[in-house]
Amino acid sequence: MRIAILGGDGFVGWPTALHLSNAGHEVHILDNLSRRWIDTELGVQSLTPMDSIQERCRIWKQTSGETIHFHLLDLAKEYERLKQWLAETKPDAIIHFAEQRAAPYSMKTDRHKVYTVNNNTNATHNLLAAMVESAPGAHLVHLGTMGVYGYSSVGAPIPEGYLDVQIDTPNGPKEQEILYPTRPGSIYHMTKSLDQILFQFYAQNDGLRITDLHQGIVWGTHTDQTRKHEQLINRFDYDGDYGTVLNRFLIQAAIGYPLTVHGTGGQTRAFIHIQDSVRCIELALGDAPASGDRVKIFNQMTETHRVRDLADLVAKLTGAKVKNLPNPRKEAPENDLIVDNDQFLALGLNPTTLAEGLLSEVVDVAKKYAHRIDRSRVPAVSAWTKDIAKTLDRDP
Ligand code: USQ
Repeated sequence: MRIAILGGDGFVGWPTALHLSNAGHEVHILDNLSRRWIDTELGVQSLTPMDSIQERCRIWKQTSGETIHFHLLDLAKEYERLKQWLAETKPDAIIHFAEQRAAPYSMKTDRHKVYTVNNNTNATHNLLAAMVESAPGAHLVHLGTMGVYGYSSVGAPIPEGYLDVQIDTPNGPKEQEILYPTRPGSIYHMTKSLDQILFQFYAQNDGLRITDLHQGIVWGTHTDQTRKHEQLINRFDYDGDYGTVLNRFLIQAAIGYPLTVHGTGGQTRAFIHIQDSVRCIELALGDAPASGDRVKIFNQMTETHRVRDLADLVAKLTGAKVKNLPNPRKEAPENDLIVDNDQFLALGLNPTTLAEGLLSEVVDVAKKYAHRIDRSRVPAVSAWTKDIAKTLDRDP
């Protein structure tokens, strides 16, 4: 297949580009490199040293013999160029990662809220409108998030996208299938909820073929391809805005920093290893809906864990100390979470679980690059409300 990967320079985008190129597909990355600019804005850098995207592609060609094409394009701002590129290149599939993906960054200030909504919503809508004009037959695979649901399973598993409800009408009860209700907990998660409505409309109105992957929190850093050469290494975020919880605990353990548990750590979340993430995207590509079908929604996660249990596990493995901190987020202090993920299992996904061996592999990566860590950037300082901001202890 000829595959366009929008946001192919990012944390999940880059290993996906490598994985699909390795599988023999013609891969085109479209990216505005905004993630690298945000590093500059925040004054942080990936734990792992990252080469330019052009250099990464050169090393991949040298290592594998395969070409990954790179196109500098801003999806949210360059509609006409996008439309033209799609018309000229005619991809069979389009994978859409091109959104600002950090909840804390999206809550940092009003400016960050506005940027995240403008960027994410325009990127998705520009893509859909351009697809109708220039690539109506392509299969769109979007990286969404489990967070659209608000992390509470009320005792029943969260289904894969849809819920049958019974509505009382004057003519008696009637069955209706609805999108599972969203309850986003950040501006970032809110944009992914908005995306769902855009997808529903374009599938129904224009017959676009769309798959939405509701992904959990990714952990790990290596995939089979990123291991092939030091310069193919994936990015690894540890700072308070972009670092995700388990990866943060692992680098904290590696540098002797107390594990930063927000509140009681009773938050239960869905997780997936980066290797499974790229595999799921490949599986979804091979299972496209037909034109006229509803949007196909997968829950892209393999296990659920409570934050404090993860901290205890990492502490046991490494001897790190755990510190409970005031929570910068407005979120339920404790929740249960049960999630259906039958569709990927049925397609042959064999989940990588949180084995100690894998955790220690990440600790090894963290130790190797520990000299690149700026300890002052570890605390999470983006508060969800002005009142919460006043409660934060910035120096654990
Ligand atoms: N947390 C801590 N300590 C930390 C960092 C986080 O206790 O040092 C807690 C947070 O308060 C939260 C949980 O860990 O309760 C998860 O936080 P996170 O930063 O790992 O994940 P989140 O903000 O939800 O976002 C990440 C990705 C996002 C993706 C999402 C999947 O950044 O792109 O969509 O995971 S999900 O969470 O399932 O919505």
